Amino acid sequence: MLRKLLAILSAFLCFGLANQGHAEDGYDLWLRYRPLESSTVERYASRITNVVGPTDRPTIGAAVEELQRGVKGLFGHDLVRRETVMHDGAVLVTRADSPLLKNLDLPFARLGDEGYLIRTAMVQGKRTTIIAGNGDIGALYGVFRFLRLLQAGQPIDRLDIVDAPKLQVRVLNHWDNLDRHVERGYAGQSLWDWQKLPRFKDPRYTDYARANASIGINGTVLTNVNANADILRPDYLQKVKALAELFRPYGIKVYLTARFSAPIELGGLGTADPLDPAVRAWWKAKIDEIYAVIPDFGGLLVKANSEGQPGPADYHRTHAEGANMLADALAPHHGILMWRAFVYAAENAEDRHKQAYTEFQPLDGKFRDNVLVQVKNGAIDFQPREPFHPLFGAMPRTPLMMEFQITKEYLGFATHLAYLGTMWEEVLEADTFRPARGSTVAKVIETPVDAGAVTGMAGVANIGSDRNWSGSQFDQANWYAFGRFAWDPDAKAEAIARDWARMTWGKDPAVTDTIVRMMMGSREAVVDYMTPLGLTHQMATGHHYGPGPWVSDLKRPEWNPVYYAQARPDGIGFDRTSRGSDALAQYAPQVARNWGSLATVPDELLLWFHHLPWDHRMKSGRTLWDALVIRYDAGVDHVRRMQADWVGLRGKVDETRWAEVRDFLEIQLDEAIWWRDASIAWFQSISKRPLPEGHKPPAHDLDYYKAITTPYAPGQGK
Ligand code: GCW
Repeated sequence: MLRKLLAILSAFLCFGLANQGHAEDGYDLWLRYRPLESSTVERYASRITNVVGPTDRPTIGAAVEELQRGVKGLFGHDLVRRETVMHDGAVLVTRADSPLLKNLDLPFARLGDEGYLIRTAMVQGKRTTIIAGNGDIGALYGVFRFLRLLQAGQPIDRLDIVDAPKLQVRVLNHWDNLDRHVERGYAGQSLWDWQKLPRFKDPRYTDYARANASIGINGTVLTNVNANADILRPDYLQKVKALAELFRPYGIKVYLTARFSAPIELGGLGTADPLDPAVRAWWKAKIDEIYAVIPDFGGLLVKANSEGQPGPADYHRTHAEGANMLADALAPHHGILMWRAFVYAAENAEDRHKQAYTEFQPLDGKFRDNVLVQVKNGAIDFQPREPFHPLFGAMPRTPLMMEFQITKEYLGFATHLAYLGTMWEEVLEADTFRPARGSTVAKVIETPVDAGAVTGMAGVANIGSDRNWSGSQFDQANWYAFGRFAWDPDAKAEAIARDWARMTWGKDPAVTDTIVRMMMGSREAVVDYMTPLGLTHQMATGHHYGPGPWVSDLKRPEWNPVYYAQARPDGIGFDRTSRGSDALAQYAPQVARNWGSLATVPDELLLWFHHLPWDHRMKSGRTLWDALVIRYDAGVDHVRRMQADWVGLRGKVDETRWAEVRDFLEIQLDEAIWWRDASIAWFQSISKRPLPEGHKPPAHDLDYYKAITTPYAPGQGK
């Protein structure tokens, strides 16, 4: 009895202390390690009493430390580190070549370089949990997986888990400038404090690496694709080196963006022509210099001839010629070159949807082996919904990597709760029909184009200096989900949301069920109140904050929202069938047929591909105009439901984070209504139709919405 009382008291004390030490402000992300309830502690604590692992390996050291941190937080006890397995309850964190694993017949052959296994077994006669990979990094990933099980309170007495990433390059793209402004960043300033580096190494850098390793991210591009050549200066390379050293034990390589004109800006040359011998020599020397400073440097990422960035076309060279020059200089060091396919040209009158395909598809097979062409998920630009990019499946001899945008440039910045997992799942699951049915986008990016060819996924980071890292508690879920999809593009958004919710908010099913429900409908809600039925790019100019469907005065046609909606008295939508721009012809015939026919195109993509009369009959029997209005309202209603759900969680999660989310949901509701009202006011001025019954008119007239300006909205490009 006394023992029980003491146990309860100590659990209580430990809970109190843990909570004191860690204010719940979101800093801990999904690695919170808050105390488990006593029944779970009683059941499992004896299974984890000590940890065994080689002491001379930094990555194993990081794994052991993380396990100690996690066990301390979750179970309340110190996990003793031992030299060898002497007691039951050992966790053995090691590599395939450990003598302790001899004769155990473990499936290391299936793990590749970065996979892991977690297996309950007898080692030296003691009950042990083995966590091991072929390399040290596998052991670290395995520890994070083990901690995920513990956080969820799942049984750990008979474990047999094998897992390995399906993609090799799993990178964040930071659009961070050297002055710490983050392009499209809504979470404060850049994490990278270049001014204080390399001397001051903010402890946050290590927490950043832990968080990334916990979800399998193995690379980070530190700088903006709208690049500044100065990052390649020797003094900056020393700063980059400091970060690379901190990240190395966590399996994270650093990459930089290369400004194509750097030979002119830094090297004093008269040209950056990729076929010019002096230019080639300059890049070779620069890349050799980088590797002399950072021997495991990952490689370079380039945005060329897009939105004003310099590139090979300035010298009448192709993207392949530009990319190959850099790839040749990287190859001796085993570096890779990521070359973006996000291009559209100022003078080009072709439907913007078609331009990247038109330019890149003919270059299939012309890139060096260490080039990955990085393709955004859709052909326009990270919109709330886009059909998959037609390049996926259309360049069978070129490694293509996926580029997702984690930061929510077009989905309400940090304050709108929008879980992007469902969007990414939708894209990855889409069938390209190239070469045949079943070739999903996921399969296209997972399947190496030939033996040894590289595969990958990039995510434009939503991370900044805010305490909560991502600008909102729920935006952390998008960082988390990105890592999980990069590890396994066939993963399911709902399962990921559930894991995240348990780890981040607590494992009470009443809490997680509600949070998962909110998350799963959230992206569709944004689609509905911003750009329903396949509309796109209706955001205000420049900063993309709030509605601007009427904008028509920008220099280039495809910068104007009116270009995308094509709303006229005769109807609305962009005709991309053979009668229109014929962008559909860039897809496999089955896809083109499906989306090209009004009988089979899903409502969600209707106006993306078709221009239709306002009175067009939808499958539901309603007119297109009525259906549009109903969607705007459905989006707003979902936000109200999320608010009601959240109110129900008061007291079940910590008050500070709870209150922040409540306030953000209020902002979201205001802005969802703003979007709905402004859009309806604008389109009604063209459709000249009454609102369907039961749907309220906008609160103000169109001029009111047009007059709203927000010149200081965060995250703008500059
Ligand atoms: O989405 C657009 C953004 C730009 C960005 C560009 C790109 C980095 O509005 O800010 O520039 O895409 O992806 O290159």
